Amino acid sequence: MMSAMKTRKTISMTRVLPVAVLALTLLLTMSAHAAAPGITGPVFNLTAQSAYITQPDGQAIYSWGYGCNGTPSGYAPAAITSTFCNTMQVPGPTLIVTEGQTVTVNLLNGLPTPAGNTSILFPGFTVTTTGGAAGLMTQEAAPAGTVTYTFTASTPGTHSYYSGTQGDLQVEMGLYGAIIVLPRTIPAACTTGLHASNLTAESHWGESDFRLAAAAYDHAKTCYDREYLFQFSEMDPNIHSQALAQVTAKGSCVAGAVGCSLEVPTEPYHPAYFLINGRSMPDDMDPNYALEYPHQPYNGNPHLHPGEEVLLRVVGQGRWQHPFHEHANHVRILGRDGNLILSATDPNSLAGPALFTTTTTPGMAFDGLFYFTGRGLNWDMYGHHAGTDADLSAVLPCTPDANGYNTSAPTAINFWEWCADHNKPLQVAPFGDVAAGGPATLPDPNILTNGAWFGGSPYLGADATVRATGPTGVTPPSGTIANSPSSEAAFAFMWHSHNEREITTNNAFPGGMMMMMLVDSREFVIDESN
Ligand SMILES: [Cu+2]
Repeated sequence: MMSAMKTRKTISMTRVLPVAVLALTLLLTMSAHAAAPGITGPVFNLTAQSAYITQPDGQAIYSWGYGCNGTPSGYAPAAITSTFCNTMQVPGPTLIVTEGQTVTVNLLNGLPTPAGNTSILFPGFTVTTTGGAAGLMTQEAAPAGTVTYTFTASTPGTHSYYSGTQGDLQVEMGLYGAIIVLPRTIPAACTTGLHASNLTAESHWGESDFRLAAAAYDHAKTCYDREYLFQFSEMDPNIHSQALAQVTAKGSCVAGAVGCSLEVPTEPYHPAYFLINGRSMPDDMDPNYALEYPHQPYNGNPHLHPGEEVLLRVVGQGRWQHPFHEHANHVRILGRDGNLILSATDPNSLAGPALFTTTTTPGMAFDGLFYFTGRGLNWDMYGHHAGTDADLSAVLPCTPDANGYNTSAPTAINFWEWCADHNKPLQVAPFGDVAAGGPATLPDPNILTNGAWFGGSPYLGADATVRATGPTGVTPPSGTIANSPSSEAAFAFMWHSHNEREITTNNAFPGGMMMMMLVDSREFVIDESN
């Protein structure tokens, strides 16, 4: 039943969104890149406050969120320097700590008085509290009051935190965030071998290392080369507007007095906004800490190079599950809520599933590994095939390692090339519908090269469009792309919810839970600081 539904959903998505199942070559002159940015502790002074968050349909949504009460002790990763932590943000500040640390979170309730008490739950940790008032699930901070939570960061991995007070309303309003616990020890495997080679490649092309650590857990199978954090949630704007109306009407009431509380129904539930890190597509593709989103500092714009192990830290916030699909490969689940999933019989082996769709679950976090190598494309995606590009072919050898990849020269443009496809032509005459001559034939670029993004090239790299023209043709027709062919040309894969309504913003397509994952050629510098 489940698989039948999944198949039907995939087919209908293919019909509606042909771009969703294609690798497009994307040309961009300006682009933002993501990371897993946050603040460091181990003491965090937070506040819960109200503010308006913006959506791409022009709406400003009254929301509640956690933010920084004063300047945080630090920001991470260090390679990102243009940072801020406002008094309210959605999601709340990402708390970055190290395994074994004693974490202290001081929470000041800065919500409007009629909103009543608030709190934070840290599921998976043994929390002790100081101060505050007794609530159903934990100690709470009364309006203008404080409460302190203390716990040991006992397990590495990605964890959620969220309000433990009137959760149907407060989580909906935006009171949630993530905790990243870095492992106490980094296995040697993560700083040697191919992971060291990936670092060599990054520095050769002038890239910074934006990782928070080299491993997700204290385990050699959890090494990674790049990382991203994505938090999924949805919002019903009717709930937010009712909360605002009641807060406004009761604004001067006395905390605890009869009637000084909100009666906002949270059912029936009709969310219209579907958010990744508090933003809807295309806003999620704008930079981290973009000044136009003072209360939504985190973006969703993953980039990677072929061969890199990319750690995905994903948290389900809000109330609904979201069937999120990372196109281009499956995601190997490492662990959930800080619990590394290992084989029961072989502690050296991972036992998490490789998932086509990583369905997010409210309150639950997972860590997973994703990579793209181009293996199986059946053409040379570096485009250095003999015949039309003999010069490049001569200077770019592909020497297969034991797994078939070109990994011996980290500074080569085709580091991690799948050598079985090396020099394999796409087609003899790459312009138009050519019936014979190569393993793959692309559609006529005169027809499909529409819009500013699709470069019409099946190749990676700065001159991919030029290389796609072949000896006689001109691809794409001049004037059909906005960007210079010499700028970034990446493979773009849509990462999106497979619930089609969730890739809309207030019922307008495209929007919602959608972002583009870009596979960048080596010489394109991935700068996650923007
Ligand atoms: Cu999909």
